[in-house]
Amino acid sequence: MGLLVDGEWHDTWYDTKSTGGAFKRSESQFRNWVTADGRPGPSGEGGFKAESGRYHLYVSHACPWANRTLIFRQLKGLTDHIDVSVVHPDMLSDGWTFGTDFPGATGDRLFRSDFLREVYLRAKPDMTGRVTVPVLWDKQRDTIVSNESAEIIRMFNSAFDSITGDGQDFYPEPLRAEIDRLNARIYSDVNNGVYKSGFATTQEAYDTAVHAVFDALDWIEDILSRTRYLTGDRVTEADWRLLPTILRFDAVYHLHFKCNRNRIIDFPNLWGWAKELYQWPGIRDVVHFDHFVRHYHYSHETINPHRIIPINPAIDWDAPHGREALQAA
Ligand SMILES: N[C@@H](CCC(=O)N[C@@H](CS)C(=O)NCC(=O)O)C(=O)O
Repeated sequence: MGLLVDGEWHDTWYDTKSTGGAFKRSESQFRNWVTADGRPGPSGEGGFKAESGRYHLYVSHACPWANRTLIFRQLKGLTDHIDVSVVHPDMLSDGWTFGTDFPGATGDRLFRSDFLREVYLRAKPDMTGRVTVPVLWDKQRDTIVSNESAEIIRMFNSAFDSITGDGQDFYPEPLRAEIDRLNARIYSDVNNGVYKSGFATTQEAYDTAVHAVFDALDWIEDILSRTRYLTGDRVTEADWRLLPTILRFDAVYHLHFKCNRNRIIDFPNLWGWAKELYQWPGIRDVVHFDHFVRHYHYSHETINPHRIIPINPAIDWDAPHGREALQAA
């Protein structure tokens, strides 16, 4: 675990001293957009036109942020158009590496690098910042388009539609305000909330974070007791952004991040919703429980210094979800 400072690697853990024990996630640095015609997106510069085979996605199967991008790649029929490299689940003193001695870790298919930081340095030799997944790489301009998952999924949602012929829209205009409202709380209290709970280094920071996680899960359970998906009868980006955290919850966050007031399987509606989305065509192919159980317990030495991997309960993600009953007639 570490970061780049002026292009040099420094092996340091997150600094929580300056924030009273609270974990603060840093902003992503590469914020360009792939668009259908290469025009600039909402941030960054233009020149990244959607083309088959031009872009490459670097992911970890452990990482919930990277998982979102893989989910959208599946949903939007992009698997033949954007290829993928998968890092090794262990993130130790060198950060993410391309070791291949774990099932599903592919190595760097583009450059045969040993470490993900080499990919960042190729794009920006004097880079200062964290070396995170996901990364969307442009083979043509030999640079990083984006390392912000929330924006990569928006690109995947529409930029390649004329190439794939897939017009599904998970961020439809009439629902955008509602999706943004859901995303804001789900990001802060759930997606990032579990990290704030797990990485807290004071009781107070932990208490604040963990209660926010479960208050938000209670709120989501209530929504899902009334509608099939978060915004109603139609699955949207808000659902897909919530799912990666829920997939990891009982297997990892409950124990490792001390999010243990309840398990997901204790919330009947949320659990039914989670099974339905896991069983959605293409999704289970990008859910690798072995990568996340290994990554978190093995990599976070400050939380689990002996790197012992727990056995975990067996959970049947393929059991019937029973959510059809919630669909409006
Ligand atoms: N805002 C980024 C966050 C990505 C992120 O934090 N990824 C984690 C893995 S789950 C990572 O690579 N961490 C390495 C580090 O912080 O050094 C996104 O959503 O794309």
